[in-house]
Amino acid sequence: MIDERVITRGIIEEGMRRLLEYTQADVFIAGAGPSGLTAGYYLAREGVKVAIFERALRPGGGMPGGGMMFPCIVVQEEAREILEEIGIRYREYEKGYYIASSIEATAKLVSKAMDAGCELFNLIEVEDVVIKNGKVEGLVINWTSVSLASLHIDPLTVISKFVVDATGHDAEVVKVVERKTKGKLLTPSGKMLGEGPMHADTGERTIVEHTKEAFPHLFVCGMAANAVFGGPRMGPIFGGMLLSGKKVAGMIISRLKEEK
Ligand code: 48H
Repeated sequence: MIDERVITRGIIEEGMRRLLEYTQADVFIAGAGPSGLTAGYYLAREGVKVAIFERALRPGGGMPGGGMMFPCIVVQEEAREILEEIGIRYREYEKGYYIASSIEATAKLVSKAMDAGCELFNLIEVEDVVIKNGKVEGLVINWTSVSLASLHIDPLTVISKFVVDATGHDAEVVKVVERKTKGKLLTPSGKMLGEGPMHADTGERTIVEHTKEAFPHLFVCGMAANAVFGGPRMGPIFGGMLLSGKKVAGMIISRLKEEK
């Protein structure tokens, strides 16, 4: 006979154990879109203790939606090796333009990241950061349902050596740091420069260039990088998101080694 009490105890104990395990980590990533998942994979693959906090019920961010709901993504030559590495099937549409299923790409990114050891918490949102000694040292998190229901409930705090803002167009983590430090970001003006209108070629290039530290120990990747350092959007071409996630992982791995 299946005992409901065992199911309940198992869910509560395991859920609590997982969250307790990640009150401290090397790296926390806000947002499980394509760039955050890619970063999580490349970090975990090198043995870094990393978790992603995702506000939504399901991971993937803007990836499963493809382009205007057609469930396909385009990836350019530069990022083809990441498709290979993750095991995402693709076909060449025109020279240098590869097409993949947005659903398969999302599922495989999640699977690869988690298989590598990246923990993923859904339904938890990042609402603030910890800043100590002039650097970001953790995240302030709460259940997504709290803000959805407009409940006045205090959050909890988790501590990490580095944080990645992979929250997409809104760059929510950097936005809160900009507000609370009164514009002390590592941008030319100290403030967010904002996303520009569509220009796929420039957007894909700058997204990788702008993948860097936006405040001490707070990195940006994916769309958040162009929102913070200023650059255009690019539509449903995802090579830049994958390359950006891989780049941020490499940068943080180097810093973890340097600052040991
Ligand atoms: C926890 C949060 C919070 C928060 C948001 O938007 P995403 O898919 O982000 P990227 O940068 O990995 O990929 C961008 C891509 O999907 C895209 O939008 C493109 C290419 N657009 C081009 C164009 O022209 O429009 O994912 C971000 C994730 C989402 O799942 C959010 O739910 C989540 O972050 N998120 N999670 N705490 N405060 N804010």
